[in-house]
Amino acid sequence: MLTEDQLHDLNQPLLAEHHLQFDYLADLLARRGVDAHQLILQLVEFQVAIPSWALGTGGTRFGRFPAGGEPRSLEEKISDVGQLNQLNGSSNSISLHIPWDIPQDSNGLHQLLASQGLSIDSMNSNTFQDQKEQAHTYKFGSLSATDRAVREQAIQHNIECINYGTQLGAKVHTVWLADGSNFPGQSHLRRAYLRTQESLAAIYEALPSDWTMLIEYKPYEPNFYSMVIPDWGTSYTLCQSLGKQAQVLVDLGHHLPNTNIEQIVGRLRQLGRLGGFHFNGSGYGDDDLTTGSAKPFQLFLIFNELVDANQDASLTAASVAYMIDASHNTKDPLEDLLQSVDNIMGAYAKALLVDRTALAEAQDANDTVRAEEILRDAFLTDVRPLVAEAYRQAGGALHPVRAYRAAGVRQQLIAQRGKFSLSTGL
Ligand code: AFD
Ligand code: MN
Ligand code: MN
Repeated sequence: MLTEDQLHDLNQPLLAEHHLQFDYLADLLARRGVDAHQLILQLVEFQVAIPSWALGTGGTRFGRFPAGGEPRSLEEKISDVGQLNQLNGSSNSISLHIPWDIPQDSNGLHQLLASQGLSIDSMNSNTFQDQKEQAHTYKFGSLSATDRAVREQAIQHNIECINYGTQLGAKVHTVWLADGSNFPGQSHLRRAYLRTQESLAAIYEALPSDWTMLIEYKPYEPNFYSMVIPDWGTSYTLCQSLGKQAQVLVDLGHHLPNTNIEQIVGRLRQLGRLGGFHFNGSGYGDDDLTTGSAKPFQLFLIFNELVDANQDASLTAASVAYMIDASHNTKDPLEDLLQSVDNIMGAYAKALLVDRTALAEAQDANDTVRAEEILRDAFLTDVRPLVAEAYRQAGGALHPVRAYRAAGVRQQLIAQRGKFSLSTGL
């Protein structure tokens, strides 16, 4: 962690220009009837969880190029998230993956989390890999497996995740299933669904009444012919059969190219089943790149749907768990996470700028050009001074990535943990 003085010194040289830019934008927005200060309050409130498995360098199946200083324990992962949150005030929780993050000392972890102003976001099960001491293999599936003993083992693992989460104060359990088949005929498609539904029901039974269970979908990989939960429709029907505490999780990379993700988001909000979000950037599939890097307009359109739904009094309020689910092959993971949060905050700020009354009028009048212009107007506004001001008001850095570099955080982590320390994850 940086000291207060260090943060102050890092912000100082940027302040004059920041005020100039902020005041100009606030004036411009005031002319349009938008209160910049009100908007900043919403940005300060917005939080994106960081997954424990995104703090180390990610790899492809071809190789991995570690940045050095990766966290070696759950405690060090929490400390990395604390560092990010100190810089941007926008990442006050961490998601855990079991068995990578089995807590050894719950009391100590509680204290550590509290000292950093953090909490646990979600628990995540892992039935996509076999562990050393495991009795049955997941080679042919877990919750959908034909073998009852395999399903039972996978159910127990999920319940174990919930129990660890209860110790640490988590309230969300996320299930992402790698189950599926690679060849036609390999698996009976309907029966695989039914077995999954039955297994999920057993996990749901063990879910405390104030928890949410998120069901994530993915169209392909690691199975290529069929995935048991390939799309939002399948997740949705499973949630419907489980009960109110089950919600769909949308991971941006889990769609085939050109899928209209914002429409899926709108549908799920309307149906009262949007429970979680995994942000990342995708060119072809589950690329797990920096969110908003290559497709900022798409990220904006997604936030446009979220904000629109939040402002719609006819819809029930939703508590959506926002998380980054990315893998960093070539960037410093912490820098990548700061960039991701920055892109997310920018997209959210822009969505808050959309003139919804004018947009509804244009839509009702079928004025295609005017409607698109309204969205473009918000999207093309440079909202960086608003986001920077939100960071500043949250006690962070005006420019988190620059501050991270200037303070030499990575060099310090390498000095403490070594050049070859490796974090758990994929
Ligand atoms: C997967 C999914 C899921 C899972 C993670 C594992 O996106 O969220 O928990 O990667 O590291 O692709
Ligand atoms: Mn995900
Ligand atoms: Mn993924």
